[in-house]
Amino acid sequence: MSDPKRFLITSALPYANGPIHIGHLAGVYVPSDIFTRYLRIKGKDVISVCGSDEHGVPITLKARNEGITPQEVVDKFHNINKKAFEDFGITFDIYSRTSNKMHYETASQFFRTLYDRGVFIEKSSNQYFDPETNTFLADRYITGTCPHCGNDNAYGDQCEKCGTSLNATDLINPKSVISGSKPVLKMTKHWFLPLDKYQGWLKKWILEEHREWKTNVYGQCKSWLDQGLQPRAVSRDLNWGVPVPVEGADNKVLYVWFDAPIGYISATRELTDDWEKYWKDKDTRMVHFIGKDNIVFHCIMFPSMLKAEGSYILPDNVPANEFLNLENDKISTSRNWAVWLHEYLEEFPGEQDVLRYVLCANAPEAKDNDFTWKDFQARNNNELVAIFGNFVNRTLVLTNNYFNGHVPERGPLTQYDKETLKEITVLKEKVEKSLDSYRFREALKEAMNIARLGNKYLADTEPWKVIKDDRARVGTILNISLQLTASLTIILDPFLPFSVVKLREWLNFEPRQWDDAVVDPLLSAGHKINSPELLFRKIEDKEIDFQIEKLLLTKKMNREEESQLNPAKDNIHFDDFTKLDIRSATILDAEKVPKTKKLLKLTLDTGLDKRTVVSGIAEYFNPADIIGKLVSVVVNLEPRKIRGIESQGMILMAEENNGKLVFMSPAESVSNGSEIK
Ligand code: B3M
Ligand code: ZN
Repeated sequence: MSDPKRFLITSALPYANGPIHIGHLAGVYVPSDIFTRYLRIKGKDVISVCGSDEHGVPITLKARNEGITPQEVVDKFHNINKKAFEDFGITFDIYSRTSNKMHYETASQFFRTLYDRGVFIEKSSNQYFDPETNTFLADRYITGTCPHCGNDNAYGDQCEKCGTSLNATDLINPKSVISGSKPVLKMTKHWFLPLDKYQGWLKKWILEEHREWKTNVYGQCKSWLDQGLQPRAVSRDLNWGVPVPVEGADNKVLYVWFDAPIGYISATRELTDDWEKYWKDKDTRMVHFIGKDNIVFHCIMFPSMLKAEGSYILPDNVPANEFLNLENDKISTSRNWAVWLHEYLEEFPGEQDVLRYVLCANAPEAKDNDFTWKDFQARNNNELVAIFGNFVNRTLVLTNNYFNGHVPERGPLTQYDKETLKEITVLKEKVEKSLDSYRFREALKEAMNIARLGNKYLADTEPWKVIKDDRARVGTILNISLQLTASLTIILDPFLPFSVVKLREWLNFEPRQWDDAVVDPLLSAGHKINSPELLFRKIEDKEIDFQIEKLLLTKKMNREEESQLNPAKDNIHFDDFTKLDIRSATILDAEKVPKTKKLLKLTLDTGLDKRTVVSGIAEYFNPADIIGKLVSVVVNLEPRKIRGIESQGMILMAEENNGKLVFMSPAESVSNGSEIK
């Protein structure tokens, strides 16, 4: 493909309801920053935009829980995250936010254009409504009992205990999170983007014209498109967000996934008056850096919005990454299972590049990957210290010792010298090729190969031995080593910007452009360099043990929290209690329900009749052991079909914190059918 005139790089806007961690960096921001720095040093016209995503229900819930306003929540985390990015050298040209005026204007205008053009479908449907607070309830604002696993704290969109995705109307005993009252169904109108209408176009655009997209991205798009797209609501009943700019849409806002990607446009408008050339000129190449959970929004929904609007360009690529785990466990904010950026900097001050390096070298490009502290230590000690740091240090120290800090003259070159110099060009081209196809791990490896090359060159030529009888030859060796070092300040610039700044200072060398990496010589004979310090330090076992212990402590605290007793349920009326008909009964027969792990089919003598009850106790009891057992059973529970068997009642069990089940049996023998009250 021919070279574009300019680049527009976007990075997923992090939600401003929590701090960012290494998973965010590895998945999105380190690759996007490497790519942007690479384009900049190549002298391209490039802008990189990002900002806080400040809308959505979780932010309003967090505000409610903490007794503050949503604006206060986002103000706090916008500033924390903006600073974390700066601290790690993630160089956005702008870090904006979606609660600002420019964004409200841009997003409303965008919606209005589509609305006026008749793009949306208007549809009314029944939604839960809180009669006490007079508000419609977003799915996350409704809790109730999960119909699948009985968890009493399932949300209107998902049960987090068994993982089933739910509709709010599936919940048993739904409750409003805001007032605790029972919600009622009420009609409400929303606007839908008819994604089904864009299906044919999307299929051609992605599946035919973008076969070069990463396999994980292409595959996800294909599976969405094969399933068939449905119209998607782009408005919500909520009072936090961009108001729907239509008459009679009171208390309705744009769906967060409608307004957030428009945030990229607003940020560009805020950055430059010339924003349209980045968004509307075919000669701009737009690239979205995101995590895998955002693929559908960036490859299907946002492009459909842009296409419907008509005057915007589409992304050229969406190099989404998979997820990074931490010590074999999913990173989780609520379980505090993460390495937080500010904490890292407190414990490893000034060592941003080490983390950048490890996260790039181990980036989850094609599959989920694991961050471990041992690997962090090994990569620092064996690669940054032993290869890059060691080479650079030896080169600079020897030049200072033998030549008083002046770049020595180059004498006649051996075949080995020439090949070493030539190899720089080969490696530079490999780095380029990898970066151009978004393979950052591979690119970093090739870049480090220049340092490997230098290390080997010094080990083979042994200037510290040669100095005794051939000072001129040592001059040549160091001249070539300095050439490699200067090239490294250019090739590693996108990856390790902090180290490169130091190195340039020690070399007394100005920033140069990418292609200059192969200019020879970069440092002319006689040029004066400064004395170096250590570029990287060895990370000790005890530092790593400390980090691992910290994580173990988190695990322990999480376990303790999880084993807390469930809180008492709300009071009920005495009448409600007397509705229960509980009797003593004897188990006459018990057998496993085929193809299930948990279920037993029991035959009971209830005194009233003989009946079948299906019970989820198979993990704790052998059928043979419980025949003849006296139990308590709810006999007036509406019969339910479970695995094709009609279950007529429920056996009462006590459940320990660890899940262990114990029969609730009368303490002494009583006749079957005795009432339990
Ligand atoms: N805030 C989702 C996320 O952080 C979302 C990205 C928006 S990009 C327009 O996963
Ligand atoms: Zn469940």
